[in-house]
Amino acid sequence: MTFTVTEVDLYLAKLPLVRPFTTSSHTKDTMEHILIRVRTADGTEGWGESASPADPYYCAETTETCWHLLRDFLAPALVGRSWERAEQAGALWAKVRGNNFAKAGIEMACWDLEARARGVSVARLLGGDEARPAIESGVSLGIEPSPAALLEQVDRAVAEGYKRIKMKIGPGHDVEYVAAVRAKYPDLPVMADANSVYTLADVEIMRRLDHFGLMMIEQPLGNDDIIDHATLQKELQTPLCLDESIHSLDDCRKALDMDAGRIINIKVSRLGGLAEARRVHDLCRSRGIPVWCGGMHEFGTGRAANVAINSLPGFTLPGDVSSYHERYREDLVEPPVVAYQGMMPVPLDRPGLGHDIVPARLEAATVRHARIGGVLV
Ligand code: OSB
Ligand code: MG
Repeated sequence: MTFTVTEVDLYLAKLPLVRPFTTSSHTKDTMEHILIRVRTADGTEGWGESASPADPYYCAETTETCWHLLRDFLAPALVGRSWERAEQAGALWAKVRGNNFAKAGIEMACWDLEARARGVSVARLLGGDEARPAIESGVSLGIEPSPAALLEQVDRAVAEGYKRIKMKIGPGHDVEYVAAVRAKYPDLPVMADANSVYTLADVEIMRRLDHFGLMMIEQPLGNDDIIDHATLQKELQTPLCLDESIHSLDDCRKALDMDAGRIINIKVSRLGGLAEARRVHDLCRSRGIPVWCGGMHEFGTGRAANVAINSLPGFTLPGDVSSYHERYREDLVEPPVVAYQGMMPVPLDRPGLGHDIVPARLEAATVRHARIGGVLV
């Protein structure tokens, strides 16, 4: 089977979060992601999502840089070119440096297109584990104004059945908050994510966190660092997990060689697509390094891609793949991406990503549209 995309549509869509979310860098209450539809001449389509934050505080990309890259470089590189496998689509924009969130969205659309054309799910196309019809779902909780307010969120998440809790931490919202969660839930799988806010000068805080039996501490140090993380890992029993620092298979190999972390957060967006995410999974699996699937508050399309990659056998830890209603009132897809008692079904037998855009909902959320190829609007 050969695919030639003739038309790429970009939809900048905005959805309000059901409750504001605070990380060590900032608070937000609305998300703006780009939905991408690719179409071939026979009308087969595929959907993807670039889930970059609107602001450059998690990484250097923003929604607007993604729009620019998609409209001016990535979609033009795809339109009119033939390919056979979505895993090869990335080669079409190999010259483009960085901009992984933008790349991930359009590559995801190619996977969805290929899977729909073949009548299989993206999970199966990726090599998802047939014996795993559902994956363990964890949830990421933002920084709250007090330990008591955080505990309310933990209580709610535990009642919903999530299999592990990730809590965001930052200076002034770390040891005391983790201690409060541990005092109430001594055995709950809990981890902490610092989003790069500490430095090696904060090693004492890290040593204190080391006493709480956390599953891991995620990205305590610099957003591009692996060297200081390797230094810190030597001081701690708790495994470090890398998120922001790992942009590619090469980054992952170097970090593992240095023992800069003992767990990897695989984010489809941060790695520039499903193919690179799978390569990182394969490397970690071959080295016995556990991985889990990270998220960026994706809408349904990106969330479905997370579920698909999370179905690979090396994802042995619950990820940040929670129900869409953790973040949004109404999503853009049907069926909605929802976990039941902490288990998220993998739509192994639905074509493509398995969750279809509802056009009227997308239209209501869209604030800008562009088309590359086809008929210009
Ligand atoms: O570090 O994983 C992160 C959200 C925004 C920026 C960075 C991160 C996050 C999350 C979200 O943790 C996880 C989720 O989508 O539930
Ligand atoms: Mg993180």
